[in-house]
Amino acid sequence: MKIHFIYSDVNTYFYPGVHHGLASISSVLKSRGHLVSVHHVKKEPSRNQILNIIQKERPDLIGFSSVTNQVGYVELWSRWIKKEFSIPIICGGIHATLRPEEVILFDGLDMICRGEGEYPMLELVDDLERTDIKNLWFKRGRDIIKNPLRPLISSLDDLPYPDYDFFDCKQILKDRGGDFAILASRGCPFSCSYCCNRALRRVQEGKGKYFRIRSVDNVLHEIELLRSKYPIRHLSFADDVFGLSKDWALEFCEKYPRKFDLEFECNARAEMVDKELLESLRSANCTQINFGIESGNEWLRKEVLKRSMSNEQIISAFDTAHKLGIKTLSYNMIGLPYETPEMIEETISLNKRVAPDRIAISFFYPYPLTELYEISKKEGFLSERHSTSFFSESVLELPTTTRKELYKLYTKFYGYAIERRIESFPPFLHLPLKIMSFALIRLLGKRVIEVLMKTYLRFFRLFSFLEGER
Ligand code: B12
Ligand code: SF4
Repeated sequence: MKIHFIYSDVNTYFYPGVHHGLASISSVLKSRGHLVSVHHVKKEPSRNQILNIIQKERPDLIGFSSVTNQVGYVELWSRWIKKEFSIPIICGGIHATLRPEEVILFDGLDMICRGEGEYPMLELVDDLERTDIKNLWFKRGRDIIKNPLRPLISSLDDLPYPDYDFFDCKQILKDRGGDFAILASRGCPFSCSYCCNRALRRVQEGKGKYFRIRSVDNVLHEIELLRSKYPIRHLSFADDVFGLSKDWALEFCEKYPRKFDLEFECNARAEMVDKELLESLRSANCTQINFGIESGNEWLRKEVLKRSMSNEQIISAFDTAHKLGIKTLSYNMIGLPYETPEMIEETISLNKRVAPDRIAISFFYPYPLTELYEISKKEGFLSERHSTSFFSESVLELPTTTRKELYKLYTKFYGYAIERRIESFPPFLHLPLKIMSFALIRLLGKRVIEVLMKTYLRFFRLFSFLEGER
């Protein structure tokens, strides 16, 4: 059977990358002899462009993946396709898992998948007439058949390696300066109030262990295979938290450098990294660690965001990493419920104190079924606005910070982020670039975000070139 996936990745303002979930499903389907292809849609397409894809591919089954920010495209494109072709269409992914009642009603869809899609898809393509497949909901006329969830895949080592070949990896590697992202695990046991992990864990409660990690040897073997296929110059672990199991991380750090001289980066929680772990990561060639600061105000971080680490722990993690020669990136959110302009200033100050090499700033986005979504709804903070990316704008109306103040502080914060980035360039460029960026920010104001977002790929390539990295 021929299955065609459509991956909507429009205006997300990320360096385009692979979709790990689709790559894993593809691999399972291919291992049983099915034909799988993908269309990675990065620019808003016209109706004809979408229809031409289907006309060209003529698949037996079409699959969409959904994140909340992109689900509008799934609704629109599946409707366009359904009007012209009588091909069954299924949608899976986070939004379909968390909001099944909404997604199943999209006109263009016949089915949705909740939770992990590898084995439900396999059962479906073996028999498209079946309606009793666990994890899948089927639309049959006015009726909706809601099948229960199956257990989570207990051993990720049992899955074949994700099939990244069905993405344009050459282009992706070029866009990302030779960086390739992989996953060693699924899930996260923490309960930060803005993140979907708690919601996903609750939906799948009683279905097995939510956090699962592949064996170190399994991960190393995958890296070996990937390197033999693609010109990878840098690895990123996209796992929510690398080193959730310290023993696993130490084993990885011991074995990885014996096989590879490839630099890598990963995400970690500031209160979980100690000197021993950081030293091991450094000696394994980890050159960057990404920590979530999110807010510089401890009350907001602990009580509202439900992140237990203190400012002191954050400072210590960044300082230790820097002392060991590991670069850092901080993740930050602004536009949070109950946040005041002074609290945003505290976030900027904490960033200035820890001086990350790179700074990511996003606007808080209320994702369905998260604790902070419920609070935002109850408090009347939700607006009618929608955004395709949490980098582009705030969809909240806050009594504590006006939109004008929010964007003014965002621009200030962004100015500092650019300054930090410039500091990694050769010294003779610092002053002219700083003057240029200052003038640009002054001139464009809030529009600087839009301009930078739209041209970020070109900037990224230029920045990587200037840094002499990757
Ligand atoms: C790695 C990652 C990324 C990577 C790779 C993206 C990707 N889509 O693979 C990058 C950095 C590019 C990224 C970007 C974004 N991300 Co992201 N990302 C993650 C992360 C950390 C892991 C995702 C993952 O690979 N999981 C493992 C795979 C195996 O699972 P999966 O993708 O969910 O797929 C399984 C099932 O969902 C299902 N499935 C998925 N699709 C389909 C399709 C069909 C047809 C079927 C049958 C089944 C199916 O089967 C898959 C295999 O079991 C999650 C956090 C998390 N815990 O999920 C956030 C997460 C998914 N991201 C999130 C967001 C918001 C984004 C962005 C919108 C950010 C932005 N710019 O605003 C973009 C959107 C990109 C896009 N177009 O999808 C949110 C989504 C929230 C929501 N409610 O939608 C999450 C949950 C983080 C959070 N805030 O809680 N992300
Ligand atoms: S630690 Fe990160 S991935 Fe885990 S729940 Fe918190 S925000 Fe989500």
